[in-house]
Amino acid sequence: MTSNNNHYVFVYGTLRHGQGNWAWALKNRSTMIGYASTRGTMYTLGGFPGVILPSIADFMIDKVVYGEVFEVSDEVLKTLDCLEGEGSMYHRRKVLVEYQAIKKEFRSDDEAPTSVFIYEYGRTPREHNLIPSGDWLVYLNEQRKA
Ligand code: PCA
Repeated sequence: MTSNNNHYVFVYGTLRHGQGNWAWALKNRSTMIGYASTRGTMYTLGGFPGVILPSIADFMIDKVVYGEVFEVSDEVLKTLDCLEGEGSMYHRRKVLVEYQAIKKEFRSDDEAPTSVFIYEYGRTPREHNLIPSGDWLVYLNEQRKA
């Protein structure tokens, strides 16, 4: 493994465990910490999703999005920034996550980082593209059945 694995990223779409971008960008190049959620709203943009984080004005809206937290090196973080079009298509921000399940190596909630990066979608999605479950894998599964 690479040495300075000191960044934590919450992924919710094509970077999720088992998905296309995970396979080349994260698999064997990162450590999965666990399954987590954060406050936000998820939209489909076609073959991938975008999350919009709550603004101060939506403090009462209780929407949640699901994904996984990975520990990555400087090098992998740079790859992810490139992939996500950091600064235009997506903006890398810090969010607080809550864990649903933590891998054995990170036994307690205290050890698992709760302030982590996320790629927030940088444009305005269409309301009819909302993913009510907030879970890209649930959404893909529903599409398969439809
Ligand atoms: N890739 C990033 C953002 C959306 C996407 O498809 C992710 O999985 O978090």
